[in-house]
Amino acid sequence: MLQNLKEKKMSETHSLSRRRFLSATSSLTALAAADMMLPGVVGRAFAAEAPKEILTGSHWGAFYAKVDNGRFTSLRPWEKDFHPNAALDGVQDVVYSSSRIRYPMVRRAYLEKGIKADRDSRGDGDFVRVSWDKALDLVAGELKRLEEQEGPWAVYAGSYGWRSSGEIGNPQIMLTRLMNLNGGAVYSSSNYSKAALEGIMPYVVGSIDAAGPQTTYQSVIENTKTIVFWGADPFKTNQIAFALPDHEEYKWFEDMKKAGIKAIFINPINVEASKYLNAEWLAIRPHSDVALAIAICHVLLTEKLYDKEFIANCTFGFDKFSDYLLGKGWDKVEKTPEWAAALTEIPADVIRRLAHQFVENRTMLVSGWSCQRQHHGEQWPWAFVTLASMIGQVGLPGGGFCQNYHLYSLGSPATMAPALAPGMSGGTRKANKPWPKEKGAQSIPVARVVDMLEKPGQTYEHNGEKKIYPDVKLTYWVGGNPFHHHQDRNRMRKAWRKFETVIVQDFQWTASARFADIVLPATTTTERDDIEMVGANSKRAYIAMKKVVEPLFESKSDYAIFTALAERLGLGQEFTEGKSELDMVRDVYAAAKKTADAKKTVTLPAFEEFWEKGIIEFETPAKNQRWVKYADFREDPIENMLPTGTGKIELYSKPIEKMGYDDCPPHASWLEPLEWLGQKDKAYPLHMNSNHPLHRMHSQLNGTRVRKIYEVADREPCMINTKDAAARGIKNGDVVRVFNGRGQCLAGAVVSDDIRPSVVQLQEGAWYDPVDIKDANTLCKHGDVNVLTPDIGSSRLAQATSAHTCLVDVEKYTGPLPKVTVFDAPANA
Ligand SMILES: Nc1nc2c(c(=O)[nH]1)N[C@H]1C(S)=C(S)[C@@H](COP(=O)(O)OP(=O)(O)OC[C@H]3O[C@@H](n4cnc5c(=O)[nH]c(N)nc54)[C@H](O)[C@@H]3O)O[C@H]1N2
Ligand SMILES: Nc1nc2c(c(=O)[nH]1)N[C@H]1C(S)=C(S)[C@@H](COP(=O)(O)OP(=O)(O)OC[C@H]3O[C@@H](n4cnc5c(=O)[nH]c(N)nc54)[C@H](O)[C@@H]3O)O[C@H]1N2
Ligand SMILES: [Mo]
Repeated sequence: MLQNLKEKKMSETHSLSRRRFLSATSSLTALAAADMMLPGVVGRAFAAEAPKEILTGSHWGAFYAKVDNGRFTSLRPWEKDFHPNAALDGVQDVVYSSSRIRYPMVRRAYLEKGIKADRDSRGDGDFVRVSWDKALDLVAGELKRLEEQEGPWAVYAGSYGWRSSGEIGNPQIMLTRLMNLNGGAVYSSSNYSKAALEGIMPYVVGSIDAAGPQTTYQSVIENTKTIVFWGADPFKTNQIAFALPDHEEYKWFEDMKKAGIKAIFINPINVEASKYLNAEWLAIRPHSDVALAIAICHVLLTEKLYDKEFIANCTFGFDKFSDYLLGKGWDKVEKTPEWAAALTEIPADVIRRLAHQFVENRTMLVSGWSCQRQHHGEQWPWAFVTLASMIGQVGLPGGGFCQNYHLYSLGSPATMAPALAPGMSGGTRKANKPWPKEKGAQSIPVARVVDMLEKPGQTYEHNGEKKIYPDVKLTYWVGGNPFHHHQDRNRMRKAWRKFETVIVQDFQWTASARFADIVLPATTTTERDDIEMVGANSKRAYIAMKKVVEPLFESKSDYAIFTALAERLGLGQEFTEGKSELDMVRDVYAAAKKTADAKKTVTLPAFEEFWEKGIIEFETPAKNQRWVKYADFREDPIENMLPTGTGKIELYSKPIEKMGYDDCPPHASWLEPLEWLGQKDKAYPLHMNSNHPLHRMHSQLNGTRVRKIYEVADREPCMINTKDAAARGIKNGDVVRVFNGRGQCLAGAVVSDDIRPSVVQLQEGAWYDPVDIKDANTLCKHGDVNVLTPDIGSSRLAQATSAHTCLVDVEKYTGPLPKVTVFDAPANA
């Protein structure tokens, strides 16, 4: 099957034939070789040495790096990774890529005029190479000046992003630590991934729920009869992880198939996992999932199929929710299957059948996170848990719900090894001066960054509180790419001008780096020492992520950069506590060893032995194989109450009622999103599904040979249904223009019946490549979907991103084709 999977991966979604793939790979090899010949691209240690292999790891998996004469020449996956990621080769490419940031660079206008520089020309690529001393003096000087003359509220250090794997190389913790030592800064809360879920779940089940161990795969294989993947693409999203992925879910799928478990995929796209399991594909209209879940609840209620005992013992507020289902709630609409059929385009008889199927046998409901990365995204996780509660199998083997089988393989049983903890703490703010309330919040919801820039001093609401946006002047971004991840690029470009100074620390010339004033060249993971686990939950092994090659050009590790800055701010000793990176690796290991020795769970050798060997693997005890989430709670809901107000699953929330938000009512509710296909006077006819990229992790590896596997006409692929394409005269491989009132981009058409009509897909993360930065509605030549998406909070409760809430149109592009240039470094770089 694994071979199958690999084959599929190569030929899937973008209908890439095997032959085309093979010719693509051979040109890739040529491409990689050409990259290696870039002038000046040489490793430093050039002493003649026999080639060797070093085991290390990345978001894409553990691998052996081959090193020959100081050069990282090739890689092969770790032999225990039974489903290696096809994108892994890109990890080698980024080290030597043409978009590598080689030297510290400063925007010419900023170098000449400092904070008085014209900000409209940011992004024009006119950079000047400077010495490290000059760059660090500029950064430290501004941080010091702002702290002394303004205050910590003038610096935005909410830097968000997926950086690289490794417990030491966490540049966001380093930034926080440095800023806290310097007197503080404005930070950010939650994330782009699941902020709506993280906002609502504490009220419903008393925790985030989508983190930590989940009912094990074994429990599902042995007990589940029907499994529903709702807005989830587990084959795709499990390919990567924050720690090193163990890729164990793929074996799980094999076993599910063997066990004959019935699978249903509710998704506008027919994804690979669905085909693999011969699943029923329900091609739902995007953003109508809450209506579908609620209508299934209506059937369970009116046909008296729901689990009365579970509802009585384990939930709170069912009466209010029932009233809502029956048309006696706040909107006075009865939530019949016919009502939902009109919204979802899933026939009423199918909705009734789903209700029956779910209660007749053991059912596991599995949700991804796309349905909450939407306007009113809080409603989805709540409706989902409400439905699972009415089915009543929560806490039973193979039953209930899971909001994270699609990432980190959280259903893999855990070994007894302690989890590794980060090598450094961000600490707390050294309060050089008080932080008056009127100076604004010390932390903003992460996706409200542009709102903050547009409305300094203004009030916003978040999770029952009223807060003030601070007046920030500088931002320092490290380990993230906001010019890919944030929504509504044109609005963002304008708002970004509010910053007097933008500092970006990365190893590649992303759009974020191009739109910065000061650019600091960091190393990739393979140019420094670190340590990481395989499997965030399974903890299958610890891997010594030993440095593979010396830092290229003038790059420095994040730790070296922050240490140098700390020294300039007179905070060197406090920042490092005298430790090198390898000392911190040792400390991380020592802490794990101390726990393991005290609890006598696993035997860990001395650090030197581990480091020399490069890996320790752990066994999974049989008792961990069949763990069931919420089993204790179900068994005794009084003794093992949930940490909610009532100790039960809250189907109605009094704390949320008190907030009085019309955009987040006190029980799961269907609320029409800002933009969707069911809208009466919709401005554009197609729903843009900007889900996560199959062959990348966000924008990472975009500038590598991996691009050649999936790009169409040198651009990001845009999947479109056969009928929609035909109606527009679009053929497979055509360049198309995707547009709406917010922006426009080019993309390469992939015509397919694996996407339902009226929905198009442009995966997030293509590097932003504007034609003309002076144009407020400039065309992105390459296919950054966030030129199209709206920048609105999910609701006042979570203020999460609503990235998926987006209507567009597509047309065949017939104008002169602009060359994609974003992967070449700026002229002087
Ligand atoms: N439309 C739309 N937009 C979305 C989403 C969506 O579904 N639709 N999803 C959202 C989600 S869930 C997320 S998590 C975000 C992801 O957004 P990001 O996390 O910002 O995306 P990445 O491409 O992972 O960016 C990481 C950056 O860190 C750099 N980097 C890697 N390692 C290091 C290191 O060791 N040191 C330094 N200094 N830099 C390093 C990389 O080169 C890269 O530029 O995107 C969000 N945006
Ligand atoms: N390969 C790869 N894996 C990744 C990432 C990556 O960039 N690349 N990113 C990681 C990160 S940071 C995160 S947060 C997770 C994200 O995990 P998710 O949010 O679960 O992933 P998405 O791909 O955005 O969406 C999952 C599925 O939902 C479907 N979908 C979209 N809109 C709707 C809708 O309205 N209704 C329904 N029913 N389905 C819908 C999409 O077609 C897609 O197949 O993935 C992680 N894993
Ligand atoms: Mo994410």
